[in-house]
Amino acid sequence: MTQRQMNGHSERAGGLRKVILGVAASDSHAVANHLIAHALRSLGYDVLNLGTCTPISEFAEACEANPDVEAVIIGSLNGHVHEDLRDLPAAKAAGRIQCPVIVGGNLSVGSKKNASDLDRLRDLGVDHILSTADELPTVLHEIAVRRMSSEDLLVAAS
Ligand code: B12
Repeated sequence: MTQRQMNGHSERAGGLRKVILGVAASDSHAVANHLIAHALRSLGYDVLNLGTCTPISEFAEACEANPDVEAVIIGSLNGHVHEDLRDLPAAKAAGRIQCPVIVGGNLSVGSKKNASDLDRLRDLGVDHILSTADELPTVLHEIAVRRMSSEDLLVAAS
């Protein structure tokens, strides 16, 4: 790991590390969203919180307006995440969402969780599926390290 990567927990060249946060389109559960925004800000992240009931089109618009964003973080609790993310494949294919997409919360209807529910999320283009918000800092750190490694490779190749 380079010195730059080791320094890069919540800051990077040019300012704070930015993430886009929101709750899926049909979902009005606000508490976890606010707690996650607060926790990430206290770790030094610039959190653009789009709040509850955010359709994929709004996540895509926010990504286009913030090309330096490192991840889109989507919460869902009401059990309708698959339907709410149905426009994600098109948004990714069109290049409107280029950064990794992280999804967490209560990701299906009912208390029994099925592995196929998670496979369907991956099929929709979700890059990281988390069961608790505590995992976010580690995953964001891994994303940053991967991004910096590929930037270093590009610089070395040019
Ligand atoms: C409060 C609440 C509401 C309030 C929300 C008020 C508000 N503005 O926030 C109201 C009354 C509006 C509501 C409505 C509904 N609710 Co409700 N609600 C709850 C309740 C009691 C608490 C949710 C909460 O805030 N928890 C506090 C947060 C901090 O904890 P958490 O939700 O467990 O989140 C943790 C993890 O899931 C994770 N996490 C959460 N989000 C994210 C996001 C990311 C990115 C990551 C990484 C992790 C993560 O981290 C958190 C901390 O560990 C839960 C039951 C429960 N006890 O959990 C039901 C619950 C979530 N609701 C449920 C349902 C079904 C509904 C309704 C559909 C009910 C209805 N028939 O109308 C509607 C849906 C409304 C909508 N359009 O989304 C179900 C969902 C069931 C499912 N998925 O199978 C639950 C689980 C109740 C149940 N046991 O049936 N609800």
